[in-house]
Amino acid sequence: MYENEIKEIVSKSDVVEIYKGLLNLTKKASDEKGRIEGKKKLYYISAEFLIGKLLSNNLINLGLYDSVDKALKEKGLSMAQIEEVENEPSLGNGGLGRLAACFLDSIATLGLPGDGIGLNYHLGLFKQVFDNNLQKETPNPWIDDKSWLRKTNRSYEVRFGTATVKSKMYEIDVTGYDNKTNTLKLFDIDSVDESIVNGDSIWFDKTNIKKNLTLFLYPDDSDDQGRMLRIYQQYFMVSNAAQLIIDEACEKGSNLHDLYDYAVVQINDTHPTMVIPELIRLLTNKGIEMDEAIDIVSKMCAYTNHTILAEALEKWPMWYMDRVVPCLMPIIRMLDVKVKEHFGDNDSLKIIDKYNNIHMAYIDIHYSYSVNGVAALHTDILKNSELKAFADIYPNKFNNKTNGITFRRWLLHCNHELSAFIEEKIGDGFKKDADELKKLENFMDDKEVLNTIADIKHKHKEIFAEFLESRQGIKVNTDSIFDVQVKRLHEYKRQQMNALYAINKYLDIKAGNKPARPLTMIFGAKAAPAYTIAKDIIHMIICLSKIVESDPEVNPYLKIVMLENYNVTYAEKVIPAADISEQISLASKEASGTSNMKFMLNGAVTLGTEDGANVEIHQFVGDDNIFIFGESSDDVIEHYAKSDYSSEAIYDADPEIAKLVDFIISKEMFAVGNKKSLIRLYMEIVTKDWFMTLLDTKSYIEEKEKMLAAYEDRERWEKMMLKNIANAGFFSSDRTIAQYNEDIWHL
Ligand code: 26V
Repeated sequence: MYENEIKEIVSKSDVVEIYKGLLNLTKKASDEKGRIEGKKKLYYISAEFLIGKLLSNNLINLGLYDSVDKALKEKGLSMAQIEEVENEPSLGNGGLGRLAACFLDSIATLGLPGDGIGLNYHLGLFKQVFDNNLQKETPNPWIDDKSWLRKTNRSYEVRFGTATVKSKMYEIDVTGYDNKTNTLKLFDIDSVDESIVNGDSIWFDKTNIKKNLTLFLYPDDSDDQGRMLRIYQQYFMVSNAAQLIIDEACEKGSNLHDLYDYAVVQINDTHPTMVIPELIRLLTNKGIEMDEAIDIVSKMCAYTNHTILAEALEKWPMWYMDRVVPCLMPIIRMLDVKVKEHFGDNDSLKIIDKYNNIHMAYIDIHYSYSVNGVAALHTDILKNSELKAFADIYPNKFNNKTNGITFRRWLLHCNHELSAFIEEKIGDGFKKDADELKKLENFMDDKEVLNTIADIKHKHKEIFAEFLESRQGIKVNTDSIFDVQVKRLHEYKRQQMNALYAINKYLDIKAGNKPARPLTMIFGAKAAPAYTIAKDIIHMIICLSKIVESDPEVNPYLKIVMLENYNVTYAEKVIPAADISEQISLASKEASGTSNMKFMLNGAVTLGTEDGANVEIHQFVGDDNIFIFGESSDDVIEHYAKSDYSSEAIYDADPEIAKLVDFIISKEMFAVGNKKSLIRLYMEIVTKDWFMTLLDTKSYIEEKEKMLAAYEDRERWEKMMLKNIANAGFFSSDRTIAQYNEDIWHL
């Protein structure tokens, strides 16, 4: 298929023209596949879709990758060179946004009618640059004539308290693997003006809604205006979604009383919560009685919770909502009154609390028919502690859907070599049925297979090393152990604990203990612009990297790398190259994690706490193929309940720990770093340490040392790699989506 067109495109003289040719060909090929149709359709509404670059992935899904790759090679070009031309849209923060993108891929691959609905942020999240060893945020423009966006004629009016805007809908094709297509619909307004941003900062006039509405994802929410802008964005997203849902259902013959036969809405975290009152409002405007409207909407909405962190559960002051979305307030008040009528004056169930804050998650839980967590442990914690009051009154609403990742991007695309080798050994069935990977266990004693897997890992270390050098000018030793922690920066994820390990290793080498093999510690993380301590942690890691780098006694054995602007593209390079997957969150705090699954699939071994989906990974690979340490989630929850954790007590009692923490404010660190930031971080760890870093530091260091020793038993390590790959099947998002459909969507 398309052989001649591919030849003609590839014959063009410059890579930008070749990229554009392939972009247009891909769009045409996906048009020709046709849309996935069905009476009932899923609307996956999400503030984030971290889709990554799309060319290779779409070519794979359309079955065109091999022909294009071959034609390029004949011309002396590589797919990697063409991919460089594509901008990566940064329409997400991390796991939640990437999950939404994996889900869209699986929904289309399973042939289910389901579109994503979100916003077309012109400047994305932000681009991270390192300036003076500190994170600086700059805009990340991605929309140009090479983007995948298609303009449509759809447009809706959205009324805020202060202004009315008219939307424009854009679409990006979502091609299923060997299947038809769905779309990602991104709403925008024409009047957005990128020139209101100050230089290369992320500062702009937050009050000018017509100019700033879809400029950035999650603009700084450290003040009222920033927070209100988030409400503007959220309402803009869901009002468009609700109008679209009603229009599409009516086009298919709905009389609105049966809307739930035509549409199901998955609410991805609380950001799209206002879709519930907005749908109710629109239905009543069309003449449906209030009680019936509530009933219809409750039968079509389902909510996914992605965190138990209290500070991340949105609650908005009523006065914000009165100002931004006055038309929704009567409905929200009524939803609140109905809850009180049913359940009495129970504080833990109220939508509007006594301080006049509106709890978005509580609207979702009362007025959706399904509430799910994203890993078994997370769902248990929701049911048994965090949302217990709700689980008691709605026991049947709560369910678990352990997250997954799309194997098209996280194996076929990012690790062609491994994917081809697996196909050689067990056939290509695993591409559609990931459980078939289990067949790899038949090769557990096959030396050739084990060696090949190790060779592929080494090849990816080289590919990554080259990429890193071209991006950041940093050289790494590809014969060292690659120890990788890549995820958003948050204290609960405990990058600071990994940094304490680095300090420990540095001091150890200085004391004359040379490791058996060099270690490369790789970090990648963005910190929210207003999250000071998170930025301090990034600063500390960069300072450590500088100290180690300039010390000839240490640098043959240890290297610390902080990836700049870690994103999907970087992930695709570093994950296949990793030996150690760092999943070290404080037990009970990481809802699931999804990089843990990507690393496993690419043959890295997990070093982790019993948290999120690590628990399930542990069950699949068994005790011998994972390195687990740290306090259990039950004990951690108890520490919080009793308020009996004191980092200061640990610091005072344990000189070895104190030595590591003290290094943060050592003269070596002050010589390269910012004194104020380092002291602030030191004080935070010694006197607060809300996420209990010091509690697990010792067992973490011990377990990591065991792991490094295990690496030297090459055969044992290669078996662990194979065991991990062979057991990754469960973590395919095809499985997750099949379960969502079976239990929730019924498409
Ligand atoms: C949001 C915020 C916002 C403001 C301040 C601090 C803070 C901390 C955490 C969050 C997380 C929001 C929800 C989220 O992204 N959850 C992630 O969802 C992933 C997909 O389900 C899951 O794998 C991660 O474990 C979970 O953290």
